[in-house]
Amino acid sequence: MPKGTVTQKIIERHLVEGTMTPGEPIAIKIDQTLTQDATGTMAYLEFESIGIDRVRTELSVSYVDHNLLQTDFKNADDHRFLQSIAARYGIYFSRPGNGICHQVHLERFSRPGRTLLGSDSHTPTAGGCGMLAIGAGGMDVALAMAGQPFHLRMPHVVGIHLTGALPEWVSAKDVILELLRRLSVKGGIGKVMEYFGPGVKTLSVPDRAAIANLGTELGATSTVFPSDDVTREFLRAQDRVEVWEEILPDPDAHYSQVIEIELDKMEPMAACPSSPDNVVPIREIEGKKVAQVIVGSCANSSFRDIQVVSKAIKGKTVHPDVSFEINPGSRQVLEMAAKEGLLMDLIHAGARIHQSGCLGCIGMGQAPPTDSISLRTFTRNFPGRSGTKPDYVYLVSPETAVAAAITGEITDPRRLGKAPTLEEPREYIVNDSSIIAPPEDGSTVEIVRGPNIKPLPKFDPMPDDLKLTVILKVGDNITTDHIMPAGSKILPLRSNCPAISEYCFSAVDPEFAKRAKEGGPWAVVGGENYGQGSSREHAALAPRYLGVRAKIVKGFARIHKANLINFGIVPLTFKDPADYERIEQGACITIHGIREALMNGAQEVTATLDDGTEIGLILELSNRDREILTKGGLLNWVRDRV
Ligand code: MIC
Ligand code: SF4
Repeated sequence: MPKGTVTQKIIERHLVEGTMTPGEPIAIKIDQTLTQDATGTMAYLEFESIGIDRVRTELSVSYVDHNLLQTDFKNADDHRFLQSIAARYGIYFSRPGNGICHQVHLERFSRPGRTLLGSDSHTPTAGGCGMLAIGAGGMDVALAMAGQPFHLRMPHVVGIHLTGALPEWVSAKDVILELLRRLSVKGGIGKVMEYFGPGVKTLSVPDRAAIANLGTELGATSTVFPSDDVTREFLRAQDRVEVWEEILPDPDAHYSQVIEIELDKMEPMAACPSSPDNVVPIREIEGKKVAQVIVGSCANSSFRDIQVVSKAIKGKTVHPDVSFEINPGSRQVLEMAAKEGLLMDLIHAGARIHQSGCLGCIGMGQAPPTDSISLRTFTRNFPGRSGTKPDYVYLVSPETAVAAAITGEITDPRRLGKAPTLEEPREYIVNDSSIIAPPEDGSTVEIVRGPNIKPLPKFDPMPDDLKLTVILKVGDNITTDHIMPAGSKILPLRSNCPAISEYCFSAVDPEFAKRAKEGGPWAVVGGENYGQGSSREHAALAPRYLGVRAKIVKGFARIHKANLINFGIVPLTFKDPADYERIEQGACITIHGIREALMNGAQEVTATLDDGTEIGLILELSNRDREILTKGGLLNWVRDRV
């Protein structure tokens, strides 16, 4: 077994089941968990139904950053629910306005060598600080809070060898965009991307975090950086040097594949509409008129990012045709920007300053105008995610963002002249007053529930046979934004399964929920990388609630596949991908003996079509997955064991 990468060292310390052979099922101990409000309400309802008295992790934190718009009682009620349930069960609570979960976690809680499981797909951001941080569905995080290990497949460790240093006006975002260009949104499936080589020390922890963050868009299980002197300096500046430990790869560490990146050769890049891997150099798209520029999201809203845009625009004004918006990543970033005068220069130039949070990244406001280009430093530009349909969103670095804010068109930032000198703070302002620690004993805390919080539905076990109708057939790279859209109208329904299910697949088929309620049980057929993107388990919960019992696709994204299993939907892949053409929407298929096949460990089942012909389907599942599916989902499985 090859050892000696940082990833393998951390996994080895945490391994509780399985062997470290890439592709094999393993289970690891989880030290820390995080949730955000949009996935957290459901995760805490699930945790509560497990029935233990206090979290069993080293640290669990509940953040409120997604649902900040309060257009009625729903989100405000959820914030109160989250605060009270955190106090009840021993969880730290980061208040609305304190910042994006990944940014705040990096600043205040990240810890080299530890494991973190978060109910948000960008949890790997903390890999910038030498952690193994993984995104998962809310139910998996609930189990981790209950002290259960996390089950995954041992990843292949890909080494990204960095040499040189980044040129002026080029930053971490351009590096990860270049990797997305080379590898695509499915290039990281089943892998951890680990950075090494002499170029690593030229990147600050916030730079590393930006790269680790977007590793999610590669479909990677996680991204890991070593913990070195740069990490120590960052933790010292955060007044947390005591949690530092050095974790470096061994000189003979073995990577399953090595990818070379010469930082000197990097240039400003953009992911064009409407996929994070549709990447080209900025010079190829210069001159396009821009209506909106936003600096923010968990990818690029650190103090470093605000510093570069503020210094670049100082003394200039925002172009009259551009709405230039700043969403600082955290309260700490905002306080630092205020103290250093950076905020003043931004305000003076005409920028619109918002509170710290996800905001437009998840369609909570900031929708761009019709038929216009929006340049964003965000993570995702999936179609319609901005709230405007159709939309033309380009993902760029803060440098490229500010260049367009000044000129009103897509501009290579290297045209702006001398790049500003950036300083990493020797000391960040540390003010944890918006992170509320739980009481020693929370047993008497009353949990406050608003009327929008509905009990979890109960699901029946797997029947002997599945007789299904194909309710929907979709193509490749379907995202969880297609399956269960977000945005200001739908996000407040995350703790209300019947209500949110009405929007299931509404982005591809507005009649889906209506049709689903008229019959069933159903199957959905899809292509490659099905379910990429967000960790939202509602993309499994809602279909299951509407009677979907199987998904048959060419390939699954990791988190979505795990969520399907957790909610009792069988994930099947075509043995021969060409058979995708043989199943049409409306077809009836029968899988005889599915329950038996799950229990016996069968690797393959046969689906019989209406015309009597057969199709071979693969069941790639661990023994635990099979038990969970047989019981009808993870909650049934856990309840039976407790
Ligand atoms: C996202 O960026 O898509 C989200 C919103 O942060 C999701 C989580 C969610 O849907 O609540 C994610 O990335 O997991
Ligand atoms: Fe929030 Fe956007 Fe990051 Fe998701 S990707 S956590 S919505 S900032």
